[in-house]
Amino acid sequence: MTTHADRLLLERPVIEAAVHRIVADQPVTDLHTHCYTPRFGASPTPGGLLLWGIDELVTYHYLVAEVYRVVPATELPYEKFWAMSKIQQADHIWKHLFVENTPISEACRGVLTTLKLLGLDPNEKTLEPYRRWFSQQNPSDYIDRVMQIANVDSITMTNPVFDDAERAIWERDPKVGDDPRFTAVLRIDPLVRDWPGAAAKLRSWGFDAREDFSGKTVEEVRRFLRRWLDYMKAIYVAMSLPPEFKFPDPNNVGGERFIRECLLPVCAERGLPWAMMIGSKLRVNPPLGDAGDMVAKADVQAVVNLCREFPRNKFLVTMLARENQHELCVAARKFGNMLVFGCWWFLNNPVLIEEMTRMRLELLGTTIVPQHSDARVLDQLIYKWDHSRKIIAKVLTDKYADTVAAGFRLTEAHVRRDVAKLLRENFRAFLAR
Ligand code: FIX
Ligand code: ZN
Repeated sequence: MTTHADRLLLERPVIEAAVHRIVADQPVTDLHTHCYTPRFGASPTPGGLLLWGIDELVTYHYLVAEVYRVVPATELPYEKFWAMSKIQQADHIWKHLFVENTPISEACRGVLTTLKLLGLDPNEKTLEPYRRWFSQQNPSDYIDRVMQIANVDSITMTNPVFDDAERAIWERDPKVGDDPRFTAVLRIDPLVRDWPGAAAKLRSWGFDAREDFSGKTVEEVRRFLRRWLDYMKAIYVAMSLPPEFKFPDPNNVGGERFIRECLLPVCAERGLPWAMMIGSKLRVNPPLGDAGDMVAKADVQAVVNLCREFPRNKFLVTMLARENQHELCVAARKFGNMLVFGCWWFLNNPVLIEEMTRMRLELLGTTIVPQHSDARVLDQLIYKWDHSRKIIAKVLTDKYADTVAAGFRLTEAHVRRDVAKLLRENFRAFLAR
């Protein structure tokens, strides 16, 4: 007797319907977000790191950048905008991006999708009706609701230990990350981006790290990493790296020695991946804050050198420049200790998600993690996954149709297996390897 799983998918409309259903039904493990457990404090509580609700959604830094294209700084000086309350900022953005202009950009459409999937009408002329609705939500229950709508089974945090406010919360509450819906990631950009400054910070925290690596620096930096990895129960180590990132790097001897003598030995001993997020050029327009960062082409050879020289280490890799994507896919064909993931930041737009997913499936098969949300506001999980699932399903449909046309007898079971790998299992298996 043929089971549903064994059902052959031969005609394109049948393939398409099955793929879209299976992709929608597959829980996602979201491997990179900036969301937080409720114990970190929730907006609008001052200092709360868990951002959620309409005013956080509408003041997302992507939308701050976009509203400054409509109302330039010559009309609204940056400092005046930042002096506004969150509510005033959101009203300004809603007026100019959602009422007086059509919310057609991906970041604008994301707010509409989120409101719609929450059961709200995205066409309100002011934010007041939404504020009334959100005021009736409880953050922790709301997390469950958002995860259920987005079909996300685990939210991976980003925990920058060099951020004084976040580190203070960890030191005050050792259980702050203990929420089964979340996992932690040790984020340590300054140790490569600014080794001298980071070493000085470590000394101020009681780890004898010398800029010139004299004394017990290597042991002390390894002790720092182990302490925070254990304390956070981190599932990997992450860094955002500049377009100039090189390995080896004679212009950043300290950063190179940190990677070679401290980070990778500790990651290898613990079987933890190092996530390299490469190509972010920070604060090209400083008064825009997080909205002022940019992209530039980076050097894939640095990734190749690391994967080749450290075969016992595991590398999660995403790059920010569209121009780096093909070379990164080819590099991944050479190194099984690399897992390519996500359509990061300025790549998280339908035209590029489709291009990258098609390229990756054609070069790497199902051995990738096609997307992460990078959600900074909890509610964004809803739109980031709704939008990406549809594109991933569209590309998969094409690739399955091509495979069937080549004679493969495709069944639902094949599709379920593949989609589970892409959205959940590849990441989890990479962690466990
Ligand atoms: O470095 C990162 O983790 C980036 O994703 C963020 O800094 C960036 O602001 C972002 O949220 C992009 O989506
Ligand atoms: Zn991020």
